[in-house]
Amino acid sequence: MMRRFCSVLLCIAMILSLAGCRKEAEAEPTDDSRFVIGFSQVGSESDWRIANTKSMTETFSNDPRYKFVMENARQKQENQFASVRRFILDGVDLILIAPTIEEGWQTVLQEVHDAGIPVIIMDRSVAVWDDNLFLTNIGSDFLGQGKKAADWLNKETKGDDQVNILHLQGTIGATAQIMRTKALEDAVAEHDNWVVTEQLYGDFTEAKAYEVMTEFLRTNTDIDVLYSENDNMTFGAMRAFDEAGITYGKGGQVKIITFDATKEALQYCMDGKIDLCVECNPLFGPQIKDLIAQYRKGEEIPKHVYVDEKVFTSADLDQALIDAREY
Ligand code: GYE
Repeated sequence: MMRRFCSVLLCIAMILSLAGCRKEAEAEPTDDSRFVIGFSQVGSESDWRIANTKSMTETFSNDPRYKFVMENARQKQENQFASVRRFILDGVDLILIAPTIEEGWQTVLQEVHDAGIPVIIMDRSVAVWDDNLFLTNIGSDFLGQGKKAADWLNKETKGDDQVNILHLQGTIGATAQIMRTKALEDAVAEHDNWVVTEQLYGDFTEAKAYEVMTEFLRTNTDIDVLYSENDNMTFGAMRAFDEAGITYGKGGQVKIITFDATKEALQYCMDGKIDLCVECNPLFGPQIKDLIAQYRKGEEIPKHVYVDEKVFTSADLDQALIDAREY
């Protein structure tokens, strides 16, 4: 009798607790109504990238209409393929990709296409023969950035004898590297007195750039210009120059050209340590959100969207501008 009474009590308790659970579940917003975005980010190699990740997460994670799932590929394309395939299995509503390098995307993008999931390519580009595999490609005009740098150098070195340029390259095969390199090489071909004395591989990171620069400077110090494809590599190079006793910036031996124009680089530029900062804007989360909204309304969206950018020398800078800089 007592056993029976206990099991009745247990049953009542279970029913009550189940009811409680259901009530809680009902109180939570259901995931079904949210638009799910899977985002494969390149990595966290630079200050630019950190700012870009922040812009993306702030834009989408604070908006209850979206569920934003980001995976960091740690600069490896195969990690990106794995993420994208996971997103397909999870049945996300849209996939965002910041591709590490341009080549190699055809197969996996075809898989996404076959699954009926729209794709937006951001920051860098993909080299695929079928443009229908993505809705749009939003990012910088990297060739334009390189041309602005070359134009500046052209003015700075007018009438000089030989100009020895040391070229620090980012991740080989990434659009930012391909186009910034192309702009330099095109300009060198137009100048009899410009010589690229060496191309060093810095993978867009400060640590790698410091390592290769330190090694290089042991035997080569005849450098007039450093053309560095991002700010973090520039910081590594500056450290190597300091240790080798080579001066740079205003009144120094080496003119420094750098890409991104992050807050730290702008500060160096204002202080006369960097000669030219070419802007590369990472804050395009809100613009991507607008594009997605347009797409969801069935509106036509442009195949390529470029973000606005400029260049800075110390003459263009003051402390208030730098302090207000978001990245
Ligand atoms: O310049 C660099 C980053 O693709 C624009 O990648 C991006 C580049 C940026 O790591 O700092």
